[in-house]
Amino acid sequence: MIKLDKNKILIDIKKAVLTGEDALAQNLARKAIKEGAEPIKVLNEAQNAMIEAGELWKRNDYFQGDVVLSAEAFHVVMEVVEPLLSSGEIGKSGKVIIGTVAGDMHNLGKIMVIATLRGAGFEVVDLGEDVSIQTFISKIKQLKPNILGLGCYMTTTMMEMKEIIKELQKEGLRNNLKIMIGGVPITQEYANEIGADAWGKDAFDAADKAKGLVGVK
Ligand code: B12
Repeated sequence: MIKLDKNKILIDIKKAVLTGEDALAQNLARKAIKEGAEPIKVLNEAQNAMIEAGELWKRNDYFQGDVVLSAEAFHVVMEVVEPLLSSGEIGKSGKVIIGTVAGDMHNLGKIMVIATLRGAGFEVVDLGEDVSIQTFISKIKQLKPNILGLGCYMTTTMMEMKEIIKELQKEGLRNNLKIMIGGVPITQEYANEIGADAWGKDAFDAADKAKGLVGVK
């Protein structure tokens, strides 16, 4: 009987994340943990919801607004479960450092990308917005990520990405690091031009490309 209730609450968590009901998703996650559900199971349901949101997006059944809501609900469930997970349970796909480049304060797209990356099993460290080249460099030295994600949302801040890659080369940090870029004005052509390893068209494409970069299926 108890097992059945736990299963129901997990199904409800998945549904709440998928439909973007963030307060409900977070309350259910708290309740599930309180009633003895394993944090990893709660995470798995939230991840399944993000995978399903991706399928709906690819079929044009979900629009950008729907995905933003799912990403926000995923984020608040993560707030509950992340501190309870053992280190082996997060980041099984690898570690990503992500940030919006200097001079740029946009972050909605980045929030969505973080949710899909976490949904795909990556540990993600968010450096925030308006991140200087020096901060990217020192965090890469300190945290040794597999992937650096750079977000840029204005044509006026695009050149920052090129400068970051140049600086990483100078510092000898480029060889062991994959670089993935995205944002409103970014294209595959620009990624090729500045020597990035991948461009993410949208949040789901970003998660697929990230898995490809580290060889995870
Ligand atoms: C919302 C918005 C704002 C909000 C930002 C809120 C926030 N918290 O982010 C506010 C109002 C604060 C804002 C401010 C400004 N904005 Co504005 N903003 C927008 C707007 C309307 C939508 C951007 C957005 O959030 N899109 C939704 C997200 C989900 O989509 P996305 O960003 O493309 O992200 C997707 C993909 O690109 C990809 N992706 C995103 N990030 C990453 C990262 C990686 C690593 C990867 C792989 C993939 C990836 O996945 C995402 C999800 O699918 C755009 C116009 C537009 N149509 O894009 C203008 C726009 C970006 N803004 C613009 C401007 C000019 C400004 C301001 C300078 C305005 C002003 N005069 O004050 C300021 C900038 C301040 C600063 N220094 O940054 C211009 C930029 C023009 C240019 N030069 O390129 C735009 C294009 C509007 C326009 N047509 O003029 N803005």
